Amino acid sequence: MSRLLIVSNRLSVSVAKRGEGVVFRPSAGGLATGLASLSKLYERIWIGWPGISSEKLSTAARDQACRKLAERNCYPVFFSDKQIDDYYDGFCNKTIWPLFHYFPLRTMYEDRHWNAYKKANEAFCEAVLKTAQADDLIWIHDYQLMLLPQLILQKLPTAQIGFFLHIPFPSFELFRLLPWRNELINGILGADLIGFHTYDYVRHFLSSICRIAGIEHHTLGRLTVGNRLVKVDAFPMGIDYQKYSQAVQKPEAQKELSALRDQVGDRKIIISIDRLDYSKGIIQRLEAFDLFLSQNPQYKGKVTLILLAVPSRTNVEDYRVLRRQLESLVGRVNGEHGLLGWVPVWYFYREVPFERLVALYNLADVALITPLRDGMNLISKEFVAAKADGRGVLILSEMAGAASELGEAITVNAHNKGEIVKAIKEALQKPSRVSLFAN
Ligand code: ADQ
Repeated sequence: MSRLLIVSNRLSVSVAKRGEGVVFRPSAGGLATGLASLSKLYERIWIGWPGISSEKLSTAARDQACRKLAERNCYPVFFSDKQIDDYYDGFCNKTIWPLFHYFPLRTMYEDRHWNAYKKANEAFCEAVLKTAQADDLIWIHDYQLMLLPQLILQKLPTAQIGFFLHIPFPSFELFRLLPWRNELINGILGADLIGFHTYDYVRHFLSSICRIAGIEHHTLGRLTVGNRLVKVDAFPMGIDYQKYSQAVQKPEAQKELSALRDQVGDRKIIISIDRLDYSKGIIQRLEAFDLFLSQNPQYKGKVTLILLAVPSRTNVEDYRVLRRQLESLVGRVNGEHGLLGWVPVWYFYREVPFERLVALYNLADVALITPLRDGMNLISKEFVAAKADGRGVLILSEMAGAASELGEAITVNAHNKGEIVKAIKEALQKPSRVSLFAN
């Protein structure tokens, strides 16, 4: 069986400290979910950060973690607190993430963050060199590792390297703001196959290559880079459809669903589920729900918004501020519109187990998914797949990559509150047993 070496910032499992030892749990987020649905055609080896600083583990705990991870074909790259601060919380999440999601005013340009990013990519390269065998396919993931394809190519010129970006690739007008744009483009071009979720991102990338590196693509995203042929294309990421579509039949999910049904009675349910991230438009969405209740008081007592936010990047100040803003807004909306026996917004700040997630998807009449920008958005796909009875309406932001695939959803501009209000009303007025999509 061929080996597939997956290299991503996070391993598929995260390590946490318990007493003197360590425990493992699945990593949260879209990349982990997406890759979990990969076909089993390849033996998978995973290289990534295990989610804990090397300083938090004693030598014995670290050895134990490495041993147990190796049993799962996972090989960790450890970083100190300072490296995580500058590389992950710094360059990745204060520079690339905001810029690539069209938030230039949140973007920081710090040399020390960039230097840490380069060092971290070199550390990943060393780990790959230790693990890789001839004929391995090396598949590098996401914005944390954009220098890695070129680093590996220099050491292993015959390696077969793929690179996939899980977030949007922005228009050149945004990308050109980066002082390190040449190095990043050159880094990605070390791969033989470069993938994005949508054709728009492919277009933006090709335009940046042309303007920065002067390389024009031949037909169909084929480029000649030095003496190599590089292919760039769109590969929209999917989910494990069977896993979601069959999940609600399982007894644990049924139990969750009937407990939830008992609590909501005959109220209509709207769900909003995301990592807590400013790119997901959660504040704007809640403001739209607030406006909906003000303009449609007949729905008071009849509809509940279940707002589930999974903690994310809690070391970054912008994310802590967002949490405070969101919790204060939830309080205001509930205080202003709530009635005895009816709370308009049920807010949860936590990760939930798979069975509850599936029960929530099944319970909901409407999924309100309105990111300001999103590479793809797997939650919209999970909602569609998990609906055992084909009942429900998806309201989806046109700024999510998924909008170019889920054409039957009600699409909205996530900044246009009036349009979201209209979409909520339309979705709630649909007869309760219709096909999944709007039409
Ligand atoms: P994310 O930004 O993490 O992914 P998304 O694609 O929606 O966004 O995936 C989130 C995942 O986390 C889903 O699988 C969902 O089930 C899970 N999840 C969310 N809230 C949860 C909760 N409270 N409890 C448990 N699980 C929860 C990044 C990009 C996306 C891109 C993916 C994959 O930002 O645009 O779709 O990678 O490429």
